Amino acid sequence: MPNISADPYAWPYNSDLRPENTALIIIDMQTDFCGRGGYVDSMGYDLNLTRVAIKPIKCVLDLMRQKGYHIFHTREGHRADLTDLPANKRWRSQQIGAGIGDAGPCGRILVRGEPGWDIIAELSPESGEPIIDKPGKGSFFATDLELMLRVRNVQNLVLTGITTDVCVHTTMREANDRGFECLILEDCCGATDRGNHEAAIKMIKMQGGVFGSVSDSRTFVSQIP
Ligand code: C5J
Repeated sequence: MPNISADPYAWPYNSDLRPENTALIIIDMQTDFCGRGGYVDSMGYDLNLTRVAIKPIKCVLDLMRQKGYHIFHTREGHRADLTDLPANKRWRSQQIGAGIGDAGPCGRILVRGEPGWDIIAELSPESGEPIIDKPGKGSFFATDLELMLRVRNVQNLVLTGITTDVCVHTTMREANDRGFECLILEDCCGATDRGNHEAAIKMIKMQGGVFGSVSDSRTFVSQIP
């Protein structure tokens, strides 16, 4: 039975790993999170820390597409009229100089349809790959992701994207609580702070893999059936 070498346990737990029951989720690989002039850049963080995930994700994406696995993309963003933007989220972003909904070099920050909100060209979704538009950190909150996974009988999720400690972690926690079997690929993620990335990865491994298991793109690509 196939599984992937991972820490703290070989994944998935039941060795039932097939294109039919497994999805790659690519979280928020948008200009706003890893491009010049976007939200993360406007806050003054080092873009290299989030851009580092692009190449490894592309490698995993190409292979999983070729093998016929389910592929899902997510985008964080808000309606143009900001009616789905909680007041405290807007206030917090303004305090750090990157007000969500405000004009920036890549258009209005984290607003749907704006250039900065779009997924970067290197990881563009192909036709037939669902894109989940989410207003929050978690990919399950206020979206139809769970319905779409259940309709496809998906049980296993391979999680990649940015940022490790915020949207990827929130999604992994939401997924684990729903009974999905999660693997995170460490080098396919990035945070705005290296220490936070490392801490987020460490948290997953506690209690025998409290949210799932951890591997990396090289191991995954060499072992995926
Ligand atoms: C954040 C994300 N950090 N995609 N969003 O606000 O992690």
